[in-house]
Amino acid sequence: MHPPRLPKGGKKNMPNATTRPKRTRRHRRTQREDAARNELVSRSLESAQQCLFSQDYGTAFVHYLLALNIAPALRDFANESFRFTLFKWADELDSLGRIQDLFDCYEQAMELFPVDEVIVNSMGEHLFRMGFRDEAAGHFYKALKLRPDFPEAKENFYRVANWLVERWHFLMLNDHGRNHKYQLAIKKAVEGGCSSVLDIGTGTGILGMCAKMAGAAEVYACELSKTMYELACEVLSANGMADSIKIVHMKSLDMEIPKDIPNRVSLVVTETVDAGLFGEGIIESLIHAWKHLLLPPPNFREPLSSPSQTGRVIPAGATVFGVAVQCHEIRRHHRLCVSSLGGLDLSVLGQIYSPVSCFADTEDSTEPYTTERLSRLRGGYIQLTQPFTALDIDFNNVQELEGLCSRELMQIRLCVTRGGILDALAVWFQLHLDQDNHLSTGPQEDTCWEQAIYPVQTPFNTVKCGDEILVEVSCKDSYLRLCCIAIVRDGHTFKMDNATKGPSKILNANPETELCSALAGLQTTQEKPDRAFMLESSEIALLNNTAYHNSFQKAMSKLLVSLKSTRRSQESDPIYVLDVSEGFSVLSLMAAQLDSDSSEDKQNSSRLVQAYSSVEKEHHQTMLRLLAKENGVLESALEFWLSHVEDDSAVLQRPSIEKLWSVIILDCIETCGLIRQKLLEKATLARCLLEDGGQIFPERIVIHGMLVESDTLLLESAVQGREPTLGFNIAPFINQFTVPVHMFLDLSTLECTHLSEPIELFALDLMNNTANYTDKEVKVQVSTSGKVTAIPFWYQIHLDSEQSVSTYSEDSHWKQAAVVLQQPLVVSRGEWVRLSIRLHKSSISITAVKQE
Ligand code: 44T
Repeated sequence: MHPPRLPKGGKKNMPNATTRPKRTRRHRRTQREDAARNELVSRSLESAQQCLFSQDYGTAFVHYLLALNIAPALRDFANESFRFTLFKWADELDSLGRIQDLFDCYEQAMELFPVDEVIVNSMGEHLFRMGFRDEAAGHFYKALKLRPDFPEAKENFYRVANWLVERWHFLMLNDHGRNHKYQLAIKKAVEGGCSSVLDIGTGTGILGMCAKMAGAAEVYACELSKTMYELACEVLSANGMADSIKIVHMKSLDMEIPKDIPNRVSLVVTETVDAGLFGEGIIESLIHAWKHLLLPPPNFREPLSSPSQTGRVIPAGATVFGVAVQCHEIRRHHRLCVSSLGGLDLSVLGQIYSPVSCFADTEDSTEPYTTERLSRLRGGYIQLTQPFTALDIDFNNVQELEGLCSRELMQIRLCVTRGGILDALAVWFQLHLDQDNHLSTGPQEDTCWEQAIYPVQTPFNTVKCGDEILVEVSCKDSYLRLCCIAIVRDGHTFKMDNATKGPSKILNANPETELCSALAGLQTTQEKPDRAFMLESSEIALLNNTAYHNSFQKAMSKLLVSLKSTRRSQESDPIYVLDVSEGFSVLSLMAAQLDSDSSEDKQNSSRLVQAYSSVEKEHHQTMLRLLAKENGVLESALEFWLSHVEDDSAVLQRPSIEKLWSVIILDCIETCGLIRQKLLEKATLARCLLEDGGQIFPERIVIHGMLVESDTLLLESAVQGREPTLGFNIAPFINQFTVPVHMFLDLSTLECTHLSEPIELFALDLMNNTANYTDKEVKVQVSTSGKVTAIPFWYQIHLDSEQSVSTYSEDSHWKQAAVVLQQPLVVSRGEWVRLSIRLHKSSISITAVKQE
């Protein structure tokens, strides 16, 4: 491709070239300067163009910068060539790892072209690739504001909007019960004398506005997220409170008196709590607030001080509850449930654990809990104990807050009321806003809240009715931690080994036998290898997806048989298999193993498969090597592709000069339920690198979907209804962050009514690009009358003409996604709906109209 040319005769377009200046001495000098300047500009532009042709993008970029800085009027006309140069140079800097230089170039470019949406969007893409997600999201948002119909920026923005404004903001603003209770509690406090208020973590500004409406004389607010801070500023202005509420963009812990607020306040309101209560740092924030920002609590030294001279907090406190549960869905994401997979023996790996661990002394990458809505877990859950109180905390007592983290660990004994597999402890809480108003995040409540899940990752975890579970409750590094440390049966205490602490003494096939023999003091079981590997929970679920791997095994062996039959001579090339899956994958190893299985003599040259895996992480490579060794795959039969490739971005290359791939495995669908970005580009490249008779796995994917009515999806995507929120105008501002596609859904438990049968929406042929289209219309008949609010979709992944797997199957490690319609469509049974489906790059958009 040639770089775009500058229009000819650029000099003619120089500024002021046609205006005639007065002939004064001063102007003569100016004229001379102008001429020199024009000369410099035109030379720079010419040099830039020459450099472009010789592909010296760095120098071209410098020439453009010089010319366009001197002659701003030329910016419009040189815009396209400048962009081209910038993007080429940035790619080069990127591959050289010169990241600072790359961002400096963009900075300079954006100074020259502050409203160029293409440059802003592209800067966002670089930021995103470097892992600066928030900053990237900010750039996509800005690009979209500059040009609302810019498809690239739209696709990028939709993928990252969640990082800018998390989806729970919509849920919380739609939760009238919660809003109302906070409003009542604040009103009561303000009317009771709290006249100065600080809203910590104001979000959209709602609690601060409640305080102002209730009559508070002074209201302050702080918010640490830049996007939320800017949003709150817009909301305050729209509600006429920009001058009466002072909002600062900072973490409350950094606030000082009198720099940020003039005096101590009498009320702090906050909802900086997550599903595990303390995860947003409320303990430190309140300790700091009591020390530096709040008036002293009542009864503090002066028992009769007036309410306006004392401080308090809403919420006043919280009670944390927990319950032990059996839950298959949690289990398959946090522990390996299979011992072999697609012909590979996995038991050699030792312990596999997820990063969600309750042990404080494990690596940094671990987090103490994950979150789930228990009521929406596929397959449900079983309570193995009665719910118990794990903690009671008074937010108005600074000594108690301080004591929490230094407090001795608390131990709780839970009585097992129903035998089963102890998969997790689930935790929720009641927030006591004041004496009369409480919010609960419990699994039985009609609430938008998720519960905190502490998976039990010890090797055995079977409990019997009458057993006791010993739970340790602690609060370290601002997280509440719950940990099952032992099981007591018949008076004997059996300690549960920390899975992440290395070797564990076990296992019998039957964990219960194990427990019994251990309890009887007969720890005679074999020692397992001293190994433990951490995998992401989605990777653990992938390894537990037997159906997927079995299909792969079948498709692959069929292909290997056919390829081998065409390679009769001993000298012929190996069968090159490349797996470019992102994250962990054992698929290439499966291919190598299939081959070694079928070769009678393993040392013999009858081994034909040369497998390459593109896994990058060291522990992933270690795991694959170990699996290879223990499964009888020759060391040389599996190699790591990225160590062969100079530039990471060029993963798809020939195996070597003159050679082509026989199999390329593409990982098409992300766990979140969306098509992987650049999938079609990768498939095109893969086809060019494939030998005759070679195969891309999968060969085709078919997108299926159906019409549903789901209020839940609406509540998660935008503030609903025309009514103002608690009387405030908030919805239009936060709804700018609405995205039409929802990810990470579990469609099987989504509260919704199916209004049609599932239908095929779209197909992507990875083996034959000419078969692909970007737009399609399908008609679907309504089977149940209702209001179509969304179209959930999932994929049938066709490995070959016989083998396929669905991303909506029971043991799928993928979640589903859904397009939420801009306007609900009221339909009656028997009617037809016409869906227009569009695939732009990798993102799907769908519109629905009734077929007349
Ligand atoms: N998640 C709820 C958390 N902040 C809710 O930047 C419930 C999650 C949830 N600002 C599903 C359902 C639900 N100083 O904007 C955020 C945050 C800010 C602070 C200043 C500080 N010390 C902090 C700490 C946090 O406060 C806002 C709210 S925090 C989280 C609230 C519907 N999944």
